[in-house]
Amino acid sequence: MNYNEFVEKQKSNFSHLEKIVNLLKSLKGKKIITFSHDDPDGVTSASVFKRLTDKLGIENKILFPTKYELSEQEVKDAINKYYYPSAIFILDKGTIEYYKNYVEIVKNIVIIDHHPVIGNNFENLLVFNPSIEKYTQCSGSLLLNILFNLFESSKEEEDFITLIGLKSDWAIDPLNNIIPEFVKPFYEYKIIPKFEFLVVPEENLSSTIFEITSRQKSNLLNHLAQLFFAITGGGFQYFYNDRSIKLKDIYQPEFCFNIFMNKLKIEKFSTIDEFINLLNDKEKVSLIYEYFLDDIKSTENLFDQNTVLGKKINDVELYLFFGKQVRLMPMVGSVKLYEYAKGKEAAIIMFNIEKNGSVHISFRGNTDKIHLGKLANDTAQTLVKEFGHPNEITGGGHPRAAELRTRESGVCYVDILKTFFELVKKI
Ligand SMILES: [Mn+2]
Repeated sequence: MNYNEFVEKQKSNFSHLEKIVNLLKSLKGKKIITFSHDDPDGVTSASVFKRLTDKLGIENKILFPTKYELSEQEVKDAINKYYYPSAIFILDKGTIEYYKNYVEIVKNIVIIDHHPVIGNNFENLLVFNPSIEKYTQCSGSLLLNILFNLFESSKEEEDFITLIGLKSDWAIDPLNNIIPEFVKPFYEYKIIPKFEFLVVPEENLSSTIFEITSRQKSNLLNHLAQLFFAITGGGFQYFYNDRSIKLKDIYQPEFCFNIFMNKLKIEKFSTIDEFINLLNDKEKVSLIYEYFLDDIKSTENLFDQNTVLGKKINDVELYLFFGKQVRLMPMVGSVKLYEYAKGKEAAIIMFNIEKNGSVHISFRGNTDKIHLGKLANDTAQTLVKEFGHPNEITGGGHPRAAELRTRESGVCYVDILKTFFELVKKI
């Protein structure tokens, strides 16, 4: 099935898709507001969407709030600040039941998203999410590319941006030949013919946050995705405003969006520096990227100094890392775990005290023997039972990757550690 056939087929697979197309057609000359995720996939999704709405003659104010879930207050604030829109689009920010309450503010609410849904009643919303039926590995950017192609065939620029969204959301791994079914038609018909040079493995390229199991080779796509991660702040708000006066006033997700809304000169390049040289504002971009690479190096050193093998549980080595205001902790931790485990089954639990004193714990493993998502969730639930703050203390994830955050709960470090280690004892 070629990509056009695949795109057409989505209309019958997802009944709301045609309604979204018709809504967009009816919005010519009108105004909308789009809320997109502030991570690389959200920025690439917004970029493809803005290119579409520009073609359709729709005024489209794009915002990148720092919190993943969109709150009612954020919707109201945006309307007060900009204008009353004819529709609101929510991209890559979850498919969450309470979003349906926002139809009382604006009648047309459209969700385009690929995350597992939260809740089951989405009445009055228009939803395009292939994970509604069963989990479908893809990215927001690909869904926007599909929508774009329902109007006209996407060009090199849109496809290039879509590809970066797929990679930076960890949805594809061409280096290890991992392309999920849902992504294959796009990858084979839109990427390989034009951009094969981005995905060929190269041994002389340095490794990025995207090579975990094999650090011997990389490709330009991984470097592009890492660059996007650095410029946007990765959805973790790793911002560089205070490092240089030149970066003082930028909001990185928006800065990244603006760069890639400009006409892109996508010619063949063989290093990431060559690519940066093709960009507008290349001085700021390379400054950010330098700081990012410095951060990676210093966080790698921190891991080597501050990681201990804490315990062996069911043949799984449990490593512990403790740090304070550590940048890029989950990404570097994933790479380091692989290095420390040396082929054995292992997990690493990373504790970080954030700027505001709250605690962030990242869990990464290379085995399903200890379900890290469950451990993170149990820890959060136990803390909530004892200290309250269910909206501030959250934890969960997959068997091999999970996060826990205590945010503004004020729960102290010792109580968090105690709760966590008591649960570990029970495994
Ligand atoms: Mn995403």
